[in-house]
Amino acid sequence: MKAVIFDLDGVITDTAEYHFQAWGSLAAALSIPFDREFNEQLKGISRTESLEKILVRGNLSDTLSEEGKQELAMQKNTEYQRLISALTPADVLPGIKALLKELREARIGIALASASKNAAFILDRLELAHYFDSVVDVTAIRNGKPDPEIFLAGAANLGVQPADCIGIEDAQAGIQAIKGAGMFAVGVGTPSQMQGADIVVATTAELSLSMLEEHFYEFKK
Ligand code: B16
Ligand code: MG
Repeated sequence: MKAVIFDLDGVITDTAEYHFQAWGSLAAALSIPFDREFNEQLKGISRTESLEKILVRGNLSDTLSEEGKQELAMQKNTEYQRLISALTPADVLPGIKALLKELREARIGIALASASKNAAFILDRLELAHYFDSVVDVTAIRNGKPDPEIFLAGAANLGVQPADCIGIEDAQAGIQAIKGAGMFAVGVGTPSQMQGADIVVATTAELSLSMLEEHFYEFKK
């Protein structure tokens, strides 16, 4: 186990909730039904793909121009950025800072594989940026999750083989991306939301270096 590659939203901090709220406001303004179950499909996928899914649900996709869609995506992001501007180090999810410290002390590589263009801002707000050896530049990624590209880029940036990496995700699309990359997949959530994960934890508080190593080496036997 040479590196751990983290998702951001829903793993390091609960910005997944802010995405939910910001998309919920937009959907309400467009009179499109929106709930937590539907929101699961949006986790881990890009802003434009998320908007498209919402518009398809409201039968509005074909009636809007590209410019109109861009405007809506911008509205959502403005609301999302308003919500995340209040983030502080207290918003780091339980167990994450301790895990990052343990990984650094053990000289295990740490990368971020987030689909979010707001990722660097969020890491700064949480005062965690210095723990990361690499933050994958999502603007250089051609295929979003569930494609493995972003996790493979994380491993390449760290100079390690995918088979020596653990990926941690809270989204079904992310688990698929990790497994597609040939890595050990840790899901945060319920087993039904994390199909294909090698292990599933209910909350990040369960994560530690020793538990990750134990499951990783058990899997490799
Ligand atoms: P932004 P992750 C993803 O982040 C979110 O899960 C997803 O809901 C969001 O649409 C995507 O980032 C893009 O975010 O609008 O900030 O660029 O889970 O991959 O860290
Ligand atoms: Mg996520």
